[in-house]
Amino acid sequence: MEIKIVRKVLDVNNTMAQQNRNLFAGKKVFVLNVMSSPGSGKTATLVKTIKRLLPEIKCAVIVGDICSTLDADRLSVTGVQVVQVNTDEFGGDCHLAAHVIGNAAGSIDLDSTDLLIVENVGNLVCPAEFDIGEDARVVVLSVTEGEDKPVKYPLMFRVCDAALLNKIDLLPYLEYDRKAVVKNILQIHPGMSLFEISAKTEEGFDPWIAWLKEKVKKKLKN
Ligand SMILES: Nc1nc2c(ncn2[C@@H]2O[C@H](COP(=O)(O)OP(=O)(O)OP(=O)(O)O)[C@@H](O)[C@H]2O)c(=O)[nH]1
Ligand SMILES: [Mg+2]
Repeated sequence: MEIKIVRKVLDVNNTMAQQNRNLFAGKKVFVLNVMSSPGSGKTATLVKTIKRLLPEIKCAVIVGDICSTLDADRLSVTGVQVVQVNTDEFGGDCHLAAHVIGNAAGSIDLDSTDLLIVENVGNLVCPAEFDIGEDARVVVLSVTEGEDKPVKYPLMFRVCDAALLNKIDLLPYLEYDRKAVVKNILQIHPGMSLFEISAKTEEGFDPWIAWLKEKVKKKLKN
């Protein structure tokens, strides 16, 4: 019984995700879904990323949190359109579902957007299960979280196209086995794109920005 209910929720979500995908394709908007545990550095990475993409790539953001507009305030510093979704208004969901993205996208001027970034609710489990109609998925894993997380939370690493290994500026203070984390990720998702970055110092940002730009531009051309 329980399995049927879960399947039904995901079926409805997949239908809504396809509607989003059609909307975004019609508007030639590339959608990036950014996920991670709370505090891995999604907002910090996105603020720096958006600053580097502008003005060449016009960005907008939908950011999900259970409560508060703190992340929207931080992202607004870039000057791009930002919509904050608070899931406590509908039960405190630990992820953004496709219908939520569809509604939030209604508040964004998609005609003047090339890249719509979704900062998902901080959670390494549930957001991986919900298709939102995105073109690419990225997981941020900070070096303070431990090398074992890809093994313990494999779905997130399986469904994402790239992993950003963030906070590398902290490496001098940690016992961190870089080889082990890379091995663990590639064991779950062979060939996954990996970028070691610091959202604080912007070390490692060039290849990450190049990867993202290439993907966005490909969709704009088609
Ligand atoms: N030293 C260092 N600190 C970082 C880096 N990236 C983020 N932080 C810090 O880590 C904390 C959490 O960063 P956020 O960007 O809020 O993380 P988040 O993933 O958006 O968090 P939630 O939205 O709450 O899930 C903040 O204090 C950031 O300043 C980094 O590369 N290096
Ligand atoms: Mg955040």
